Amino acid sequence: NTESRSSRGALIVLEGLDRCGKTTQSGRLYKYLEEQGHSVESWRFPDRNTGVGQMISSYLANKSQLDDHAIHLLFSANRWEKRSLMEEKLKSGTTLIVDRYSYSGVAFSSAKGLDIGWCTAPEIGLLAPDLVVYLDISHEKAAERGGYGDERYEQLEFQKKVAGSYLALRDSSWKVIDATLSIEDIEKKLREVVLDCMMTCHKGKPLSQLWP
Ligand code: Z5A
Repeated sequence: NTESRSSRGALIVLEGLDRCGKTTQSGRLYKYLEEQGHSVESWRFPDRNTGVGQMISSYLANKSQLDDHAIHLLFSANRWEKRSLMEEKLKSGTTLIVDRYSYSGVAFSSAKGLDIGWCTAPEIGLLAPDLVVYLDISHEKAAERGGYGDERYEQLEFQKKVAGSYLALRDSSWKVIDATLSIEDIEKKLREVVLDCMMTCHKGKPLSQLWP
């Protein structure tokens, strides 16, 4: 099969609580890989630039109200509207570093009390990450980092529930990195697992779909 023989990019996903350091690490990883000559892009969800993304942004900023199920489906739709571009990029050899993905969708909505099975259903058929890195920090420690802003989910009690949801979602394939280490130490650990994953994809690991 030609697809598995050709060299493709890796789908790398960073997950974790608010303030765990995803943005910091995505930026550093992107810069490093680019300097090494890899074809790489930095993505994030929600992608607030699309029409759906603007509805999500307004909801997160408390400027609009939506039923919990409706906002869940919008977050999912925001990934679906990027799915074909994502596949195209990966197949053409570009590695994508993605800040939050389907796991955020399921973790945040199930933390509100929605059924996990219901939450995963709209994610079925999206591309499965080749690597999920969880930046592990307690909700209390995360809150100490510069404090929360005014966005809807930036509250200690809710973040505690989200941490519980992530714990239920994690499987043995996830790489967990202690997010309380120094920025440089996390960066070093992240590079190792990412380069390893990129090599596996380069050697012909086929793309697969959620939800395994
Ligand atoms: N959401 C959802 O409900 N459903 C979905 O499907 C998706 C998302 C995709 C989007 O937030 C919200 O939408 C999010 C989940 C929900 N809500 N929450 N909570 P966002 O993407 O706009 O925001 P965020 O992901 O929470 O990002 P953030 O607040 O910017 O956090 P971060 O990217 O993980 O952290 P950071 O900006 O890199 O670092 C935070 C601070 O810590 C900063 O001052 C850094 O300098 C500092 N930092 C970073 N690393 C370290 C270390 N190692 N030591 C000390 N200090 C550090």
